[in-house]
Amino acid sequence: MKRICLLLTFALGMTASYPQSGYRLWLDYKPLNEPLSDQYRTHIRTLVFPVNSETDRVAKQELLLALDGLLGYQPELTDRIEGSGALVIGTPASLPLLDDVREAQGALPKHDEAYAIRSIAGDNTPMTVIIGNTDRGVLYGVYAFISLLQRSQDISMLALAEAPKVQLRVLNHWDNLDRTVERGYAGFSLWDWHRLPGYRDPRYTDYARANASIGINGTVLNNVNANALMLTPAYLEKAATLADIFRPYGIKVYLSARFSAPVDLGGLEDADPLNPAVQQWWSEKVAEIYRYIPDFGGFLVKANSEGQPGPQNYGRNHADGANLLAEALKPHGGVVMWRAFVYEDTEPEDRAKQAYNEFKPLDGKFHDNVIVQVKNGPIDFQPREPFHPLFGAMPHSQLMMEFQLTQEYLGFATNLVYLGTLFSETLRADTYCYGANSTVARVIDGSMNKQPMTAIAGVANTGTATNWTGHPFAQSNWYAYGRLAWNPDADAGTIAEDWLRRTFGNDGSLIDALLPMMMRSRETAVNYMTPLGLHHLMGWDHHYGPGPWITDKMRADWTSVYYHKASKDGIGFDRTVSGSDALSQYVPEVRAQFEDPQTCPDEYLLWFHHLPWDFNMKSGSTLWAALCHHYYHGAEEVADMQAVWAAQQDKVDHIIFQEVTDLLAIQREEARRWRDACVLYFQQFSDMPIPDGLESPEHPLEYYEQQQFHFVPGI
Ligand code: GCW
Repeated sequence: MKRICLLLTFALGMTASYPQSGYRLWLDYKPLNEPLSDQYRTHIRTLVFPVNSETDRVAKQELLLALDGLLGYQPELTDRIEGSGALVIGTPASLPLLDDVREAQGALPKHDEAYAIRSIAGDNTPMTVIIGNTDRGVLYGVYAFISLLQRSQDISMLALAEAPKVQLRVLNHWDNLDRTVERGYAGFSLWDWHRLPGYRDPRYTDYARANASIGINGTVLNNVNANALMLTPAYLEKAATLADIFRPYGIKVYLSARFSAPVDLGGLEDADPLNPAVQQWWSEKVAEIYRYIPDFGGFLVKANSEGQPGPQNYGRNHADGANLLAEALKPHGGVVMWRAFVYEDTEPEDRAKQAYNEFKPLDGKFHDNVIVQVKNGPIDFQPREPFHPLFGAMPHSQLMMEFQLTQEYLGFATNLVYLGTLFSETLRADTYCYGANSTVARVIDGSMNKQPMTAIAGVANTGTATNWTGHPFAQSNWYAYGRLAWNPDADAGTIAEDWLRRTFGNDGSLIDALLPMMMRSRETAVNYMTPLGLHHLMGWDHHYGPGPWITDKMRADWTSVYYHKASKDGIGFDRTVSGSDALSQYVPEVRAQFEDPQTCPDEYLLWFHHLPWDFNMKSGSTLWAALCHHYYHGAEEVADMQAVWAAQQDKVDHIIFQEVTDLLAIQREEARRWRDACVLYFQQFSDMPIPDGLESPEHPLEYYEQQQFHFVPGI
């Protein structure tokens, strides 16, 4: 049988020894059941898909691959639109302007990346038109159509029209030039710098396919803790090769720029943004980059944060620094993503306040091709944080979101934690900056402040692991990020279900079992790691496992005791007016939700309040008892997850079944360790017994405090 998948690069790498080990992600086109595929075939008798660009070519190739895999079938390729049973794909310019095509075109949103999919009533089986304003819109339309087939949706009456709500939807790779990945738990960097530009690993194409299939249109190749070498010709040539491979998939390449590059590479005496020689250096460097990568996206910059150089080294501020690079990029159409993850080297009264304190006064000072990249919460990607107070607070600047897909603080690649719910919780949070319904999503999609440029970033969780992300379920976090980047208002549950169907097939009982497990999984992790608003309790430096005892490090705000403040009199960080007053960085409506411990939601209680151990919770129990119950409940929930998964044995591929089974067993151990270590540690201060009915911790506190873990990944 002439299977077109043989033509496709990615098939080669996947037919080896682990055929089902997750390499194909959600693009594994396994055969659909017979009656359905028969029905689909009648809708796709012929295919009209003119190819005028590389993007058209890869879109058509993907569609044929999917049809071959899902339906075991290839449509007749033709130039003539024959009505019933025809699948017609293209742009208004590439397709003949028949009435049917016009009808579909009428539904198309006015957006470069938009697509519409319309069933046009025919005799018995209608014609289907997939139309985009550009070839990139067509590509997204094709992936959307494939997704419908994979999920066994009815394709006879389609009337879809989609445009992304956010323009720049990028992954941030914290990948170093030696191929280690900062906070990466899925092997080494995908970028084989040593063999680039000569060797074009087929995996680069599959990476691009996966991203395009979920609407990601940009990638920052290197770590924000940047090595200036990235900007030298040898590495630019390598980056250009990646850009060439990604381009047909609508993906632009960006680079992290080291602020001191004019000194490191150019031999200048300083990197002062107001020094004309520095300005000149950047302008020439940027022009050089565009010679390698004509559609280069721009720079991502971490400056004056955790020891990275920046404008403050020269008495300048973040706007001076960002605008320096923005001016160099402007003539070429490039942008600067300038991170707001900053904090001073001196001991702060409250680190949660620092980004706001430094950036709020700069509102309105950034050039129009600068966008300030803000982490979802004010500390650092914790299992739960309130939304960052900068969202909504800088109406005269452009702001973007930074999420973390790699699970630095959520169990690395051993814990099953679906992050769609975490992302969505932040996006749906109401900043009240312009009254009710001023959600973070509306700041990010630009509708709140009418900001012309919109963007969102996710710190990538990919690596050389066969299944890309280490944990098979961590693929869902990549997937969910892409979907929420396209539409920040999308529903995390719908996304999880789509991912499950595309990954594991359409067995209803499997979905019914796994969907609630995924949806609950983040709360489970919060329970056994940092319940009730606790945060930053992880192990020193590598961030693996519990470390509530971490104290006496070079910076107070790198310790755990700084955040939980547990003592005989209670626990929690007082961020009300009687404490650090971080709450004053939010508008009164938000403040009102949190400032009274009696009404503050339990999820944020100890984030905002320092409370006595016998504080009376809404449930009627003491704070101490509630804390214990959360920890124990979290650990028990992992046992429930094990049971749910065990029941799927006959429904999932055996290699993945075993892998997830083993990982859940590790997760259960880790959850117990978190529980026992934290409960015992805090008990020293509460002096209260572990509530009746809860088993005793396995070991004494010293055992956990003395445990050492060597060569933990990600550092
Ligand atoms: O979460 C912290 C990480 C650092 C990271 C930093 C950042 C890239 O522990 O490894 O550095 O955030 O976001 O800059």
